[in-house]
Amino acid sequence: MCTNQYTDYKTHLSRARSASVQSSQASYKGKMDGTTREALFPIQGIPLPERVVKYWARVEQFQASKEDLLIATYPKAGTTWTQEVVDHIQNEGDVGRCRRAPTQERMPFLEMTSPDGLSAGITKLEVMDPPRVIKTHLPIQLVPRSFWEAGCKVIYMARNPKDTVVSYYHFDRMNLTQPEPGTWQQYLEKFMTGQLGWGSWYDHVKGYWRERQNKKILYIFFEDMKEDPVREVIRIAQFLGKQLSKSMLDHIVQMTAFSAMRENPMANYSTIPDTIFDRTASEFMRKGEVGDWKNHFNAEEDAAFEEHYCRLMADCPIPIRFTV
Ligand code: PPS
Repeated sequence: MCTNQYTDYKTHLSRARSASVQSSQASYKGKMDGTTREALFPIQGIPLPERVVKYWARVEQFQASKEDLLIATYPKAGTTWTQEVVDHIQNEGDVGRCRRAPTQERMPFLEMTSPDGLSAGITKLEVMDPPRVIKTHLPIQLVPRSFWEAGCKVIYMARNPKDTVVSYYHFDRMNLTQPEPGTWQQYLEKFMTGQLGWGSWYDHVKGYWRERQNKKILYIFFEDMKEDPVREVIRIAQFLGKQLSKSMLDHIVQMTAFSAMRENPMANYSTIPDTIFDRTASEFMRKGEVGDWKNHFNAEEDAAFEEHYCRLMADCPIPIRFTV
């Protein structure tokens, strides 16, 4: 962590702690392990969870190897889906091997730590031999430099922002370490103004899009995966230098379909305790659809969102689809 960013963080932290004596009681869920919703703190202007910021120096200094693969996404873009597809391709569809451990152990989340701070993504990565598959939600400018110096391949998955914000809203309702989501209207406003964890969706998708030809970035879309998973799994396999037989391809598509992953305890985050994921609020594997946003946006919100979207994306026309 740069010194001034760390000072930034420490000042924020002490202010937040003293100011939140009363409010902490309100946001504290009263769980036995003391799990509480955390505030966000900026690193280079990007709001990140307190736990991420605490370990930032280690994230920045992380040493990637040439053979490592980075799976980068804005939250709720289909990260887990992409991870599962990659793991199946690399393990030639061997179901036993792909169920060797939960997603977060097989393909650690670079910048994330457990609420007690003991189990950081980087701690897991340090004891894994390359080639490692690494998850990140970091915008491109915060990705540790070693990934680019080593020339690592990156798979970036983007999802249309309306479904992303809906998915993120339900996730923040259930993930008791995330800031309180507030009402849907408040949440949508925070999304549009880049105040949620990992910052602006608009800047995130544009950052990787603009660099995709300068770096080894395969840029894929959630909507394309839904529309034609066979075509997209072939693209991912080719990017990884793997050839799949027709039967292997069909098997991988089947094992990584929403219905299969939802039932797979090694891919559905059911190993995360209820004290962290409050499953009475929502599920991690919630719907897995394109267009669920239509059940959340009213006409007024949709019009305002469209106007804002067109304005912010005018300088970078990424072919994002809101329906398939
Ligand atoms: S996270 O927490 O940011 O890593 O979440 P992420 O994995 O990026 O996104 C979770 C959403 O992806 C959906 N999902 C899938 N959709 C279709 N097919 C498959 N196989 C699949 N796997 C995960 C998951 O249901 C979340 O979306 P919503 O809309 O909330 O259902």
